[in-house]
Amino acid sequence: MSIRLTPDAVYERLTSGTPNGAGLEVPLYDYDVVIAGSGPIGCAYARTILEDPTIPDARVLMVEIGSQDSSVIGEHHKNSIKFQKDIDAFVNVIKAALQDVSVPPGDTYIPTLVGNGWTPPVNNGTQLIFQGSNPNQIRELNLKASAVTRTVGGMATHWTCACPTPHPEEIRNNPIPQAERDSLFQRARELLNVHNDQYEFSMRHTTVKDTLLETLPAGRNVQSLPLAVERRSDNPAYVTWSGSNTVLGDVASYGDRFKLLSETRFTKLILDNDTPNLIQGALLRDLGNDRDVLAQAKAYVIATGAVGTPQVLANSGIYPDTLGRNLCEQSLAFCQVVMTPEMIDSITNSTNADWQRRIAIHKASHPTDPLPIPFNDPEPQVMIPYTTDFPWHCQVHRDAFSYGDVGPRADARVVVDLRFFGKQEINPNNRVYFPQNLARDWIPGNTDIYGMPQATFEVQRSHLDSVNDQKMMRDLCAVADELGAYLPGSNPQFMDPGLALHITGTTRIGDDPTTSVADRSSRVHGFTNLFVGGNGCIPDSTSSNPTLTSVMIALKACEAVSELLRQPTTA
Ligand code: KBG
Repeated sequence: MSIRLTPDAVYERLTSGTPNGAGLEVPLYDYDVVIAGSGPIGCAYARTILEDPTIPDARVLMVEIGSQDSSVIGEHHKNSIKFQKDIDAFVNVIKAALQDVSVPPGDTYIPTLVGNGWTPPVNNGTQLIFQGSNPNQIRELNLKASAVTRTVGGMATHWTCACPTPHPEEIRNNPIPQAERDSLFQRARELLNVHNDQYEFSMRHTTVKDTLLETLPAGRNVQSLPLAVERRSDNPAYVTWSGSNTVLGDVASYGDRFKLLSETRFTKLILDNDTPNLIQGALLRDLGNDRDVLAQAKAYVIATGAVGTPQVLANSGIYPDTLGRNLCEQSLAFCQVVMTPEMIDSITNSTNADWQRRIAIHKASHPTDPLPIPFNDPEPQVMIPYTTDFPWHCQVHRDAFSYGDVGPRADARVVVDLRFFGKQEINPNNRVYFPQNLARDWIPGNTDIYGMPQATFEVQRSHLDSVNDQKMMRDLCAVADELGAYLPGSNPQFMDPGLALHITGTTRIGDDPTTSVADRSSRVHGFTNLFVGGNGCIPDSTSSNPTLTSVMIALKACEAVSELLRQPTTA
């Protein structure tokens, strides 16, 4: 493997004719591996490479477009006691974190704007583009609620932490052999600190789970939701949700072997015609100082999300026909119920001595409270997993996402959320695409607000998807019926497409370059030193939450990165 271009040559080549062409005085970072993205996948790559004893001197540069919003790199914001006491407030954290991917231009004509105020012109061929709206987005083909989180730690700073293992039908296209997958999954669970027993002492959790175990057929396999979470030993009223910091471990303290550049855009990979299969460098943009930065490494990992990763590749001119295609997103059915009086009575009359002790303490402090449930009783975290007969993933829990706050409508202790996730048939025509050759043809409005090529969705659900969604909704209603009455305002409904935030397929792995973007080691077909990571690598239609699988795939990729680093570099 040989990197042949000098930084000056690279920069000169890159900057001629682009809006950023301002001289050769650019800082250069020289590392073994450059990783774009600081979410759980980027962190899984970083940790595994830095802890590999066969490459003890390996150095990793991590690049993140967002800022570092907590003192610990990529920590889950829900670890704050404020949000553990008031989960409704977390809705606003998530709303603030998510930035829409593709918004069709809105109609800004305001009929009540009287007086002398500017109004968009009528039908003169112009189109108002503001706040990153996308003139190419066809409304009916959009994933309207699809969003990205630009911060150190990525979505792991606010995710629900659900980590179910996919059903065999959800992983049949994955080219990694099953025995290997099983051990990679186990390592992924360790990195994410996954447990399914941290809520067992909760009255609400146990009551919801037992009710479903009693009322649903045994084949539904009702169980506790596997979560990347650990109850705090110093105060069991609180938990520690896993964030990207959990995955990263302590490699952030490895001195000059690890460096994180925040508020830095990974603009593009640098190619050279004479070595077409070898990435020569990376052009970065220091957003705070508005200047370009170069990075060179032996290996490059792009893990900036299922939209951001193909975006970087497209902006680098790496645009195989498979890029962005085979996109699957899950349908999401949602409702909230208020538990039955019988369920509350079963808590009051429980023979569980620990419950009775806690109820007595609660009653002593709050004698007029009509509920027996202590305020710090943890929420339910129950799963009805995917099965062949019921091919959807069900979470029966309590969680405020960017929606789902209970507010003053009900006492949150008696509210249960149901979120059912449906698969989407794999179809190469379902895609996210990007305008090309942007370095030369700078088309205003065809970039996102960070100056990267604008993502446009073309996604439709098939007839089979609709039939499946209808069955899933019927099931959601049947399960909800066992638990209580619909909370007014949270009746059964499908959420906007994209809200699951589980896009897969856009950089899918596979052995066949005509149907995949990268090989089973996540190495982009046709390249020696370019790897991808994230949910986009998943080649299957899934309904389970994808993070665990994406970490599993990244761990396989790390073996190939290590092997590459062990090879001698020729000058
Ligand atoms: O309930 C969560 C779910 O666990 C998840 O992974 C997804 O991203 O968001 C849901 C809330 O809408």
